[in-house]
Amino acid sequence: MTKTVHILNGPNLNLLGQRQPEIYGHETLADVETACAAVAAERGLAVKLLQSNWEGQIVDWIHAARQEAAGIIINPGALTHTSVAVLDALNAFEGPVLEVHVSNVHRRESFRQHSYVSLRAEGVIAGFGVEGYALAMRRMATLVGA
Ligand code: CA2
Repeated sequence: MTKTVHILNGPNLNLLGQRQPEIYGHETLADVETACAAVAAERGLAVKLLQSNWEGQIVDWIHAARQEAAGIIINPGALTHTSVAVLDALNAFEGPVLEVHVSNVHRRESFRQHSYVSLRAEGVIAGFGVEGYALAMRRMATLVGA
């Protein structure tokens, strides 16, 4: 059966490509989905990309992934730095988790340099722009044995 990777995006990431291109670039989440679907097709995977501005929705999607997904790629947005709830939900997920940040959080404000999600993630990509998602898809394919 085809394995599915869920790509979850947190608050404000619906604005990708519309604001602050000097930090987040010109590409949109729709472009991210296209790039990740291409990698998924190469590796025989399916992909589902979701975005919400609501913490509880992200938690619910992580719970749903326990039944539906072989792995999770997550850009939690600002929840990265604040949300024990997202970390707890990820800890209840059995498959691999990869964390992606479009910007290089390490050369930004100090509050962006701590990530709760990194306590759970197998790997982290930051500062590769939206290309980071497709790179994470390649790594995820390896991790789920595709
Ligand atoms: O670099 C990333 O991907 C972040 O996860 C993005 C979050 C930020 O809070 C994290 O520290 C790092 C913010 C997402 C905001 O996305 C926007 C995109 C375009 C325009 C405005 C906001």
